[in-house]
Amino acid sequence: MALKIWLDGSLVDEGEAKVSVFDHGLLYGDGVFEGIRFYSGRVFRLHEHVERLFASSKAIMLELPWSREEVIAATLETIRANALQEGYVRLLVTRGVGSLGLSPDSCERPSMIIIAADIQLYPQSDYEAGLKVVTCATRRPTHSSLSPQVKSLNYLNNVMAKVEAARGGGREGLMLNEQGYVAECTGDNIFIVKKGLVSTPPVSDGGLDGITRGVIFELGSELGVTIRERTMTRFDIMTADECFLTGTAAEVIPAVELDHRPIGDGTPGPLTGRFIEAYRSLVRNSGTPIGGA
Ligand code: PXG
Repeated sequence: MALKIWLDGSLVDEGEAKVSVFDHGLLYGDGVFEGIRFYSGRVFRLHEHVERLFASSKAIMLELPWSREEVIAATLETIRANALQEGYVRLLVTRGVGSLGLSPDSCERPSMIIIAADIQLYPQSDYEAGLKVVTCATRRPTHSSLSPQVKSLNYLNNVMAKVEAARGGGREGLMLNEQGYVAECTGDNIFIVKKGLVSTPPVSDGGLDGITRGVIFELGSELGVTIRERTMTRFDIMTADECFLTGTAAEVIPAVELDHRPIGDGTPGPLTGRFIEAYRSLVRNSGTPIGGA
């Protein structure tokens, strides 16, 4: 069945959901996005995602002609229109239609697109066996460039890194910052476990301030596990007891190898398993109801 796409205030069939070739989102990657999950009829961390969308927009001086409440209502409406209970919702805001030339001044009005669909990023077997991770040549951009906190429509750094990881035999790619310290993976944040202590790089090392990452801190308190932010190198990951990645799409997934060195004994670790279980339970038991009849 054709999906219903929310496009600038109307729900249209996916075949009719089109943007102009003069949209600056297409011409220059000028825009921002969010990826959100919903489970059992409830949207997980919807308000946090919408807040991050507004933060990304603010950073690129893109003023949304919709309020937070309107964006939330449109997101829920799109999910309902597709009669989905479980899935992924992608919000995109583009600078809108303008003339050729970098300046956004020619763009009169931003466009918003909301797509709700099914998703499975990794097969179940990857959650059981764990992912092999390969370090990418492409680095995470620095804060002196466009902030790596902006979820912009130009994800080419991450796309290239993902390709490099796949070519190198990895299911996910590790991205370092300009100094060679670990930032994150191409679409996930990274955590390690060593001697019972959980750590993750501080966001200032270049990783996205992931919403799932934040949830791990909350779950850590509930599980009585200490989590520290610590600058780390590839060596720290290779010599860790356990490693796991977090992201809206991937959820919590074990990583068992870095650059062809097994992490721990090369199988998903017990603490990782506890976080996976706690995360799955939380997503099924919280969130904003999709609503409707
Ligand atoms: N790092 C980067 C670079 C991301 O883009 C995450 C980490 C995880 O953040 P959250 O807030 O989701 O815990 C992301 C998230 C997609 C897609 O296709 C988007 C992301 C990841 C994977 C796929 O929409 N973004």
